[in-house]
Amino acid sequence: MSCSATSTKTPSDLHADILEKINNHPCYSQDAHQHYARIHVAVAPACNIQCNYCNRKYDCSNESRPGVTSYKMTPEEAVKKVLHVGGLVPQLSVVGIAGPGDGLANPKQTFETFRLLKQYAPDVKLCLSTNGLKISDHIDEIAQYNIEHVTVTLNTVDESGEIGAKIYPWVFYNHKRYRGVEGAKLLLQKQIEGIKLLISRGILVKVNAVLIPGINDNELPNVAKKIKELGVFIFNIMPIISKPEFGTKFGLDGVKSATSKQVMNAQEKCGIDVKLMRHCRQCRADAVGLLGEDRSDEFSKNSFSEKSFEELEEHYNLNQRVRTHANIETWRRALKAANGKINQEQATKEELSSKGITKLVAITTKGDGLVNCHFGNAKEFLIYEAGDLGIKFIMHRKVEKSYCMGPDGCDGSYPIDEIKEVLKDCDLLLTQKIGECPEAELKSINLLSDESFADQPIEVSVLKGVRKHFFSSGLFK
Ligand code: CLF
Ligand code: SF4
Repeated sequence: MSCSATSTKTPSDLHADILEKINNHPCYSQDAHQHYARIHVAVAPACNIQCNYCNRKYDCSNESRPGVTSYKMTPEEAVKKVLHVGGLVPQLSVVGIAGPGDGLANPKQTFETFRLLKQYAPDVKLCLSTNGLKISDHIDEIAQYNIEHVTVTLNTVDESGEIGAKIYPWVFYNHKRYRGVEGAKLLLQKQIEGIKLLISRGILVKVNAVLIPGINDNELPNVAKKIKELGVFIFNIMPIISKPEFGTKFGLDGVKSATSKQVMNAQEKCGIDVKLMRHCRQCRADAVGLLGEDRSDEFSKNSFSEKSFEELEEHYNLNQRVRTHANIETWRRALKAANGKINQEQATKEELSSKGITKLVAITTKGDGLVNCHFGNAKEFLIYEAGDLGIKFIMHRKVEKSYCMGPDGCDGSYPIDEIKEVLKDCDLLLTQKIGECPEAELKSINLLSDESFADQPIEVSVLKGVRKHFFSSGLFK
């Protein structure tokens, strides 16, 4: 592949081999994430560095939100789980190793899992997430198992090691512990060396950075510039999620979670240089399903561990999966035709709006690219910036509780307050259905609700909705 496939290119500029690699990867392609699912297998418990936003009791916070734990598995159990889930969730297209520690700090388990996957589930893409310290030691195995996607967490490129020392108290390499600036410099050197090696082998690299306001917020544009230079495919800015009860150094020191506004500011500063991933869900090390859903609870160890590989291979049903993926592609082509080319990833305000003024639109969806989720059931909202000329996907925002938790989940709390806080800067909500009470609540924060686009394709609905409410007869007439 050509590794000049950097970030600022539009999909039509990308080489066919890269398009093939990202087409059904829900993280590397924003378009794919409404249609294809991933599974993480938690085979890697140990880690070789310490991040101040991480508590080892929980999952690796470089790809997961803190505060959730996963059950650990052997490589055999992990592959059995993939076969079991792949038979029940035919949209499954990617298997990732993303913790609970670092994949490359547990090379035996990680590569044995990938070896078995190549044998039993040859149609899934393999994906690895790492802090980058040990890439160069394992580059041959990464290439050998055809791992096409590697995520490296790179929180700073400051060569003095000063910023890194605030994030990493120590780094363990070749039987020695390096502390402070010395450790941070070593980690950075190995990360850059590793990224270069991956790219030279034709592997698509995603860089994650944890946005830690006050520590590395001003540094992230430098990270963006550096990774553009290196040929990294996509950059994912993940807000730190920090609370004292997580027991992390930053949490105990009173470092707060990054806000949506801080993430949007960082994206604004970095998006000039590099293609951004804006749809990350900070999922857990045993996540299952579409990015927006968490089905990990449905698949306990008991549901697959006693079954034989032969039994599970039959259940996996490779031929049926191939047919399902072909149907998904047919649906995506129809959706693309319905939406047109209105979603412009790097458009400015002026390009989106004839008046130079844009609006924020929140969407509720269950997937498939449609406005197909009731407001009451939504636990996350897709956020678009839109004008009368075009739209741009900005981010998704989660809430702890949906408005309607159903009789079993109802604990007497009133989740609308959190939803209002999360959507306070939005102007329009497009949803499949909303009741009078929540509609009035949202109106009190100047957020209009509209259910007339129910079950319609999202992107074209966002454009039509904004034109209808703000440009044709309203504000900017
Ligand atoms: Fe998993 Fe990560 Fe692969 Fe995706 S997740 S290893 S690249 S398959 Fe995706 Fe989850 Fe964000 Fe990670 S949404 S946390 S970016
Ligand atoms: Fe925790 Fe991941 Fe950092 Fe290791 S690399 S300390 S598991 S966040």
